[in-house]
Amino acid sequence: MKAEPDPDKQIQAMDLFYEQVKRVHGRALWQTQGASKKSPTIPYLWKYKDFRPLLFKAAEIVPIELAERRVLVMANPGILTDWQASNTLLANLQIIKPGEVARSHRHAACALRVMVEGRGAYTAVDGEKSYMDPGDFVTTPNWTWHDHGNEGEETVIWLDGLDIPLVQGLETNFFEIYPDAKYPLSSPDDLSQRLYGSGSLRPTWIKHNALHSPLLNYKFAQTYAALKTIAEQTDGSPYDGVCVEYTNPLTGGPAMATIACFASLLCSGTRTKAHRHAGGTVYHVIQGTGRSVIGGKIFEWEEKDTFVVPSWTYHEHQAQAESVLFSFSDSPVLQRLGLYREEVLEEHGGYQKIEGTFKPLPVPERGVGVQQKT
Ligand code: 1HN
Repeated sequence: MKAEPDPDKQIQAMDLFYEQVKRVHGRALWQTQGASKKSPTIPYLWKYKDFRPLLFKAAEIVPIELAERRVLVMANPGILTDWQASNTLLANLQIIKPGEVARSHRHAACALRVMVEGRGAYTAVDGEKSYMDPGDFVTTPNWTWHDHGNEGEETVIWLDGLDIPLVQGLETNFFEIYPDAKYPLSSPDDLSQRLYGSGSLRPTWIKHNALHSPLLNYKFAQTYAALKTIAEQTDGSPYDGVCVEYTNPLTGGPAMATIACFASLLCSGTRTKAHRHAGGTVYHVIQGTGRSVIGGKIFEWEEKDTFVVPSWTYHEHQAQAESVLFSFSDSPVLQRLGLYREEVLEEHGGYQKIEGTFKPLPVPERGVGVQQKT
């Protein structure tokens, strides 16, 4: 007759077995918690009023030549060892004083700017210069030479978005510095705006086969006018309000190969329903005040604040005053790879159950992740 197995002995044998597997740098799959891994990034909100004085302080004490880009990164406290807003995206604020130039370089990551305050600064991308006004959305597609300068009288601040963590994860984060501070200009200022700015009329004689939009600067005045015209006719999406994507006018696809960008108008009093989708999304409040419920918590925001919704996290928005939210995400990557999905919340009439209110997290004793990297 066979003896009953001794459970203690069985556990011991398995532990010994796992050790043996580890010694050949292997792991037993059934020991892992399953294939789906939750993002370590957490929903978070960065207040502009906290960052603004620090940016001005940086402008006072850090020469642009030393910093190259005078940038403060919004570091998600869920990831203490790195400097990123979401799993794939970086969100920063950059300050540039009158007369300064942030020298030319290029990288494999895509970048975008949304102007926050001040006028008179430009970005030059592959030889085309564009002056930027508050609310403008400016593309810097991957591997394009770009320098910034401030030729005006005011200090200028903008939001940068980059897909550095994505490109780093793929181990393709190439970077090059141009030998001169400025890349030579090769076209009239804002040529792309004049050629493609209408959105629906395509110059037939120009071949542009790149994966990114040929348009460098999407002027806020034009975007806002379009949003208001649409809002006169419809409430838009129940989840995103009157939300438009900044597209490549030649293809209708995303503005850049790896980053999709959106502007959403939420009329005063609008309350959207909750949904969630694959792909972390960074939101920046171009104008307005309101609140979003993200992962069951209330996040109160005002003009110029930035917040992040991690991948597959329910979110809904409510505008106290008419608001325009800019947002960007890695959805083009997910869509091309067949990884994109979304889901609406069916319970509680489509609104999340409130489980708390966002409070800034205390900084850990031994400093935040940003310090660990230096
Ligand atoms: C970068 O190149 C810029 O060109 C801004 O303005 C922020 C953050 C990380 C890496 C490169 C820019 C950046 C960056």
